[in-house]
Amino acid sequence: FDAEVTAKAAESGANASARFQERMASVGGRSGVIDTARVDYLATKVVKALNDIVIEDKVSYEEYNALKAWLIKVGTDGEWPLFLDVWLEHSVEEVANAHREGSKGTIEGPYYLSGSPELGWNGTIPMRDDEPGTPMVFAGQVRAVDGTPLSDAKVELWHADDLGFYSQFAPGLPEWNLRGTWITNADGRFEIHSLRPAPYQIPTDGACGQLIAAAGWHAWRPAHLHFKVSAPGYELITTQLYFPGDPHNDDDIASAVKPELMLDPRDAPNGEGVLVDYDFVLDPE
Ligand code: MBD
Ligand code: FE
Repeated sequence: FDAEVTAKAAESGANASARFQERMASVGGRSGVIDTARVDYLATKVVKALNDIVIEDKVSYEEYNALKAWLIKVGTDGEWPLFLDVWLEHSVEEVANAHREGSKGTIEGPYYLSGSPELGWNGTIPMRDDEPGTPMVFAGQVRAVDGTPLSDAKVELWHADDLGFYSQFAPGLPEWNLRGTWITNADGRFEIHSLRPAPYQIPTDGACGQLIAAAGWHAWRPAHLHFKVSAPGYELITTQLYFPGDPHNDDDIASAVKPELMLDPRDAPNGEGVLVDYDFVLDPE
């Protein structure tokens, strides 16, 4: 990552904040939907946990002011979506999906957009003519937990380009680059033509990067594919899939890897890229 490339990354934060606010506005906002007793209970617990840390660990004014400055910077850099999705969403997802019997979910992260181009059951994802990366054919079936194949299910995929940039968040990419929606055929099958994703670093030039550097952590996520899979009458699943052997499968900065989410890629018989199979199993609503 050279300076120009990392400098571009900061824009992703501002875009992620703006897209999130638009999504919340489109569902009528969220103020008032959580009742007073629950807000009182949770907010009291959060404030107490922070106070307990200050007392137990004898946090100094220097440290308190560093925290204050950093929290302000998270906002001005637009990195609240990034911060929360990297360090907190995995627990929210664990709670939300504990009841499922079908496919494992994992976090959505900050870079999903609804309404990506529909590509039939077996189309090619939008990409630039010279898009760098190894061709990947990703084939599978969407089924219900009882085994019924689900036709007309929606398989939405989004992933970063070879440099780790997501279209409509990082600047300079075609609108729907590496984002698409497939609709399963009569047998519930889909066949996605895309590229094998590269290992990914969260933006390092904003507040989150500052925390990572100050704490001596790393910014890496393993290479991943993001999915949302849905069908009428079934619970939508949001998940990600990973590739064996990635150096960050065991220390994902976002704690979003699970053993069930490992793919098993093989070389394509024509020598061009990789083939992977993965089926999605949906829980009834
Ligand atoms: C990503 O691409 C991502 O998937 C997550 C979870 C956080 C930041 C960037
Ligand atoms: Fe991602």
